[in-house]
Amino acid sequence: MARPSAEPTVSAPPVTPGKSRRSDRFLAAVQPAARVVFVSHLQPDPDSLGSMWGLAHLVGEKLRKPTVLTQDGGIFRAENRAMVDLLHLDLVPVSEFQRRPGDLVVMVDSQPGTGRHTLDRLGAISAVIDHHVTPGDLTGVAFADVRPDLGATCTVVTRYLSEQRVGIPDKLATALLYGIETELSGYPREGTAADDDAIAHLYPLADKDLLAQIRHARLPKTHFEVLTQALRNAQLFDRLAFTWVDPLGQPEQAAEVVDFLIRYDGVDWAACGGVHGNKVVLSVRAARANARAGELLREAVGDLGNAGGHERRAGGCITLTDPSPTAIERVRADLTRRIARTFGSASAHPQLLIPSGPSRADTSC
Ligand SMILES: [Mn+2]
Repeated sequence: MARPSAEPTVSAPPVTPGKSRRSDRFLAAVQPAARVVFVSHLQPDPDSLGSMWGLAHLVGEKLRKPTVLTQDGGIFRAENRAMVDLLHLDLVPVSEFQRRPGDLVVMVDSQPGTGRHTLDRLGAISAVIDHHVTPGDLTGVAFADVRPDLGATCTVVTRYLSEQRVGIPDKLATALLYGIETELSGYPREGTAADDDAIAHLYPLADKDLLAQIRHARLPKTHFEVLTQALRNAQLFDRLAFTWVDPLGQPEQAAEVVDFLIRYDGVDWAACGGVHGNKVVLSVRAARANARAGELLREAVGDLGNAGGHERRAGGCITLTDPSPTAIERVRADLTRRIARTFGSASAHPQLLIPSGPSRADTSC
C-alpha cells in the first residue's frame, strides 16, 4: 500500500540568525530577479535534479518568485528517469528555453566553463552552488558557494532550507535524499558529517516507498548487453580494469559499467570508454580514498577532450572528429595507453579479465 504523503514540516535545527549565512546571501543575489532559472550539467544526475528543485522551492517560499528547472541533454539512467517520473519533476529542455528580461540564472552541481553544458547561449550566470573540485570560470558570478569537501550539492541545499526554516515536502525530501545517497555510494564513502546530518534531517520526511522504487528501477535490455560487452573487453593493467564498449546504448552506461567493475577485488581502479554518437564517453572509479580521480582523468585526457569529477569518481568526454572505424580504433588505442599509464601500469602486459577459453557450461558437478 502506498504510504500517505507527509505534510510539509517546518521543523528545522536551530540556527543563528544573521546576514552572514550563505543562504541569506544566495537569496539576496537572486532577489532582483523577475524569474529564477536553474541549470545544471549535461545529463543531470539525482544530485543536480534534487539541488535545482530544492533551491527553486526555497526561492518560491522565501521570495515568492516564479522558477524554472531546466534539463541539459537527456536523462537516461533508469533510476534517474524513475526519479523524474515518480516525483513529477517539471523540466524544460535548455534547447527550448527562452531567456526573458529579468531572468536570473543559477547553476547547480557544476560550474561555468567546465565544458559540461550546451547552454552557453543562455548568457550570464548569477549564482553557482557546487561541490566539484573541477575549477570553473566564476568571473562575474555574484554569488558562489563551492564546497569540494561536501559529498553532495543536495547537502548544501538541505542546509539552506533548514537555515531558512522552509518546510520540505515529502517528494522534495525524497529527491534531496536520493541525490545525497547516490553521491555517497561506493566505498570509501565520499561523505562528511554534514552529509550525514542532511540525510538524518531528510529521512523522516522522505517517501520511503518512492525511494525504494527509484533505487530499484527496472532496467532495459541494453543495460545487460552493454555489461556483457564490457566484461568481454575488460583488460587488466596491474590494479586497473579498463574496458571499451561500442556502441553505448546511452551515455550514462559508461558509469554503470565502472560502478560494476570496481567491485572486483583484484583492482583499485575501473575505467570505461564507450562510443555514443560522435562522442567517446569516459568514466572512472577508484576503490580507495583520496584517489584524485577527477584530476588524474583530466591529466590523462589532456587536450583530447573534457574531464573532471571527484576523488573516487570521474567522467569525461571526447568528440570524435572522424567517425570512421579506423579513427575510432586510433582513439581507443591512444586512450588505452593514456589511461593505463595514469591509473595502471604502462609496462604491464594487459590480461583479459575473463580469458576466453573452452566453455565450461557442460562440466558436470
Ligand atoms: Mn553532485
